[in-house]
Amino acid sequence: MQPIEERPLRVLLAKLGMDTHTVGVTVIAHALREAGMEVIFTGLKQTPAMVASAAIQEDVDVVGVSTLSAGHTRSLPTLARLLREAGAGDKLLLAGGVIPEEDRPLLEEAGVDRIFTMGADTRDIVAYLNQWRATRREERD
Ligand code: B12
Repeated sequence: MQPIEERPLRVLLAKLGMDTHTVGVTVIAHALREAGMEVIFTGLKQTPAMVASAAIQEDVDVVGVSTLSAGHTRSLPTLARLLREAGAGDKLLLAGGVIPEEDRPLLEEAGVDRIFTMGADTRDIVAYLNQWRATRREERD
């Protein structure tokens, strides 16, 4: 694949388990596409193993999970671990949705890089991703 600065960021968006809330993930997909990123959506009812496998097969830079129906304290650490075990721990792992403040330390400790909850401005999410990409580029130089 081309270096990260010469191609659009590739982002996998995912929904895990029985969570069928789709509005947030749709909003994020539109916003990232509008910003020139390549977005792949896994669809609903995925397992962490399915998402990790899709992230590797699709060779994405970023994995974003939208979670509004609880279960994130188990599923997100599992996903982070599976990515690391597959040698894909350098992918940025984002989470969004309904995530109580008290769950943040556990998720961050487990390897979730950034959490965006209700009311997050999509422009801030796009800016964060562009900043992350710029940092990666500087690290390469
Ligand atoms: C609409 C809605 C529904 C709709 C969903 C329709 C659909 N197709 O999406 C329906 C009526 C079907 C529904 C069903 C249920 N719901 Co409901 N629902 C909501 C509600 C009112 C709004 C969610 C929404 O669309 N928000 C608008 C979007 C734009 O916001 P968002 O998803 O938060 O996304 C933003 C950020 O979080 C972030 N973000 C989100 N995802 C991602 C991903 C990435 C990668 C990034 C970077 C950012 C990001 O960016 C977005 C923009 O700011 C919330 C209440 C709330 N305040 O959240 C309850 C809520 C999520 N629902 C809840 C519940 C309990 C249920 C049901 C279990 C109810 C029931 N007894 O049947 C079912 C579960 C269905 C299931 N299997 O998942 C609870 C969840 C509680 C919890 N997690 O602990 C909530 C919080 C209501 C409450 N206060 O109790 N629901």
